[in-house]
Amino acid sequence: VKHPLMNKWTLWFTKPPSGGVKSDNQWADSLKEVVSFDSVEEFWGIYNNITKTSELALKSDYHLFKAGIRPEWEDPSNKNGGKWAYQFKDKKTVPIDELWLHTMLAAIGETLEKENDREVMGVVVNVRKGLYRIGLWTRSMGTATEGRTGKEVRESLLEIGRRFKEVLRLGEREQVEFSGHSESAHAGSSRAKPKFVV
Ligand code: M7G
Repeated sequence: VKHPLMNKWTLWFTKPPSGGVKSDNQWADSLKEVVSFDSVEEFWGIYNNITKTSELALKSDYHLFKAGIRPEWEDPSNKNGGKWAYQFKDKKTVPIDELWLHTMLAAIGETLEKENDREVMGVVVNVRKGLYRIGLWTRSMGTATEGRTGKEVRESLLEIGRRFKEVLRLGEREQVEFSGHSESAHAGSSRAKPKFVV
């Protein structure tokens, strides 16, 4: 028996560029579609057979996105969106494999947002020098869209941020930060000013 998920999901991997070769389009050349699934059993089959985040090389990413959405700012579903993100700066002590697993389970189990919000596009883990970053991408960035007021959209985003923070087991003193993709695309991901924090 297969237990169907509410949505179909696709796992993507960013493979760090190998030794010295620098292409003009590093980002696009590094991003690989891995596999799609729409049941709980398929998810575990895949999870049990891929490299753990803690064992990936620097500059690797996993991206888990709803099928049909590329994990890129340029995708039509992301171009007006943004992301919640948190950087774990103590790589030695953070249980990153567990946190990323819980993030994926919350995404595919649809517990990151209220039922009709349809904001969550996907989740990402980045392996970087001195840090792991887990992100959650949303369709909008806090302005009025598709018959929803700016205030309604912002409330949805803040609720998502609070749930995300719980999944990451962050305490009162830690903050997850939201920024729009258009700012990330211009400023470079690490320098974009957060729009909201929770
Ligand atoms: P990052 O991987 O989000 O963070 O972005 P990092 O700075 O911690 O490594 C690194 C770089 O990858 C960006 O400055 C872009 O050059 C490229 N990049 C990342 N994303 C998410 C995109 C994307 O969605 N589209 C394009 N074209 N480039 C991206």
